[in-house]
Amino acid sequence: MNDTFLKACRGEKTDYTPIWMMRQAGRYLPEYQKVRGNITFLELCKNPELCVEVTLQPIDILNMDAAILFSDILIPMEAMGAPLEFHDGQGPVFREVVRDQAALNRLIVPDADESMPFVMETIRLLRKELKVPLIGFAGAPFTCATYLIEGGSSKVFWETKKMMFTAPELFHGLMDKITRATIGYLQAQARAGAQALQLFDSWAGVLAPCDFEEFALPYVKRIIAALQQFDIPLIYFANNGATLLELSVSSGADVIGLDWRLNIGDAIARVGNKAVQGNLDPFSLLLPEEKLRARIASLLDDAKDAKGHIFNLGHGIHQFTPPEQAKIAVDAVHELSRKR
Ligand code: 1CP
Repeated sequence: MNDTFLKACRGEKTDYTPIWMMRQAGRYLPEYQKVRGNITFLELCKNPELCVEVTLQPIDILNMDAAILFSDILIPMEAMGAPLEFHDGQGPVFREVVRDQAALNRLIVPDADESMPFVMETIRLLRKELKVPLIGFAGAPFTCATYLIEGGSSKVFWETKKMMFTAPELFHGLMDKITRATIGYLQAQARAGAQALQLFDSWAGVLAPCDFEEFALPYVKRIIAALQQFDIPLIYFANNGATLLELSVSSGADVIGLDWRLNIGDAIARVGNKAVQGNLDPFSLLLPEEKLRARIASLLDDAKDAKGHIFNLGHGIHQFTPPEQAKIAVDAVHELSRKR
């Protein structure tokens, strides 16, 4: 059993710096494309055997030090009663947007084991196969709320901010319901065998710090508090979160995810006595080998004072990244961090 990732999360000494990559199971891998070939994305998410297969791919092919459950942050939104569609090239679509009290009332707080048995079954199956730790995950409430309110992906988040500023009670009501659903969902993942849990706050960076503090952070804190009983590492990743870093630390998470816009050394000084995860620009995987290795060496060097460092990208791996380039990065992290 390779538990380097868990040790780094806990701030314990490791022989080398562990690495995994956000979105490591996905479209950049031809092996994933092959599995995905004949079925829809949602069919894949609901098929435990196939979820196990694609979760294992980046471990076997790229030698990652942690696995992340194959699923999507929007699966529990569907379990809450919001019909979810995925259209190729367009991303997720919720036709029934949540913009008023009646729509909010229609959402339920589901029993996670009953409504998403395929997720818990995937976790149980994975734990039998894996020789590296398994990370479970959910979207953070603000990020999930944007999809329900906008009806899909967004660039400006007009409807979300309109609700925050003109109907704050409705907004808080939605955040509260998503939070309760997320707590039940992550607790079920931990009971099924997830060994660490990550909250993805992909859109937190569109908020001013004062709004993040008022409208998003309290719900992240509630989730983290409700997971303490499991005694497994909790990772909070606020994408584009440079201005939110101290607030993110106050969430109570054990590990702080860093996007690539931050210098990791500066971030570590601000984070203090906690492990960090990150933060290579996903596009820098396109660099020629020697330059990529040099960049990784300097990132490892900048992170030398961290209480624990889990190497990762600063956001998800891009779908057109050549897998050979990702392998160069994994090998470089393993090799260069051992020498130190
Ligand atoms: O066509 C396909 O095969 C679907 C592509 C795909 C994949 C592989 C989507 C659609 N989701 C996923 C898997 C996924 N999503 C994982 C597990 C795989 C892994 O990490 O190895 C995880 C953790 C997610 C999380 C996720 N989904 C996030 C948070 C992380 C991030 O990248 O910021 C978000 C925002 C989503 C929503 C989502 N899912 C898929 C799309 C196209 C989108 C929209 C993204 C957007 O709005 O820009």
